[in-house]
Amino acid sequence: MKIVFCCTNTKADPWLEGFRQALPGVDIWEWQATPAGQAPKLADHAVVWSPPQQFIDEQTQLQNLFNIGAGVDALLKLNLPSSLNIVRLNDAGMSVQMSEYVCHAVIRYFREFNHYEKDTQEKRWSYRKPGLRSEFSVGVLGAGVLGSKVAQALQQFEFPVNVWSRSPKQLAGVKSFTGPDQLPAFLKATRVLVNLLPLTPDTENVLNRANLSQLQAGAFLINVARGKHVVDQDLLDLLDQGHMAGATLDVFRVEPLPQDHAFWNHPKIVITPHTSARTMREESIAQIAGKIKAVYAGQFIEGRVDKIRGY
Ligand code: NDP
Ligand code: OXD
Repeated sequence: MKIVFCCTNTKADPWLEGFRQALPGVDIWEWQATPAGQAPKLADHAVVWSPPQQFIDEQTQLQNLFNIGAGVDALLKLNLPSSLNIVRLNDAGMSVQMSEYVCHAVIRYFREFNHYEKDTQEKRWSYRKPGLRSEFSVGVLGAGVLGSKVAQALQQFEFPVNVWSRSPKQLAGVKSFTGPDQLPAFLKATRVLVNLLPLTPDTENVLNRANLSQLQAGAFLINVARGKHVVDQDLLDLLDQGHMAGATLDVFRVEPLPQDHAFWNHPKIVITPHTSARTMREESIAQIAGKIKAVYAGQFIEGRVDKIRGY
């Protein structure tokens, strides 16, 4: 079995070593562009994150691309042969991190730590009357592997929690909304909007003025999915006009976020550097190695991407 590793911004050696241990006898190497005139060494499967088109064009015998992340938007921008399967990570240690991040951000707003941080800087002892939890409903866009876990974690803190997805969900204590027809009712019921949608042609720019304006007054946005879900200027306008009270942003149209971007200095915005749920190497290797073994055993594997649907 031959596996090629091509992951931008990732040190290859510990991954290669991990796969050699998990799949004894495997021939695995890090991809380097083949010099003109030479024949590339061809693999059966690839482990990838944001590979260049040249990689796909050279690796003509691949059966599966195993993505070391949940989002496959970068892969679907490439020109891929129709026979090539894409397999995303299913959780692999990300849902607990995502739950921590989102619960922290929601609780920070609910308990008004954002104000106490400012009071601390200004040496002000200023008690704030607690708000009502029943009026602090959280809406999670996307109720897949990560969104459903995040919704359940929030529900443990007894916030009213709603989710929006394409198909209906049954999550204890969580109300499910589906499809474009139910989006307005979902937004109207939301004080804190959490975005965990995949980036697809249907979801790009979904966090625009028309949709964000339908949130409850004083709404907050927590975007942990992709920067291209947000129309940046619409968010800035709604924050400046006071309809929205704050945003916690982990992902951006351009990453790293350019130094001159207006988000950096905005008093109502908190920025983190695409870190809400990091890929965990050991969990990911174990999951991908397990899926490769299942492929050879002719078994079903979770996480096969529907290239038409885009996730
Ligand atoms: P899943 O594919 O498991 O879930 C996607 C969810 O979105 C599903 O519930 C799906 O509905 C819903 N959805 C998709 N398209 C639409 C649509 N047009 N209308 C309504 N609902 C829709 O993905 P994950 O939960 O694993 O990950 C979500 C995203 O989180 C990733 O794509 C990635 O972009 C981002 N991410 C960010 C990270 C970070 O560090 N910032 C880390 C990991 C992921 P249905 O269930 O009905 O199919
Ligand atoms: C992912 C990510 O999609 O880290 O997994 O953004």
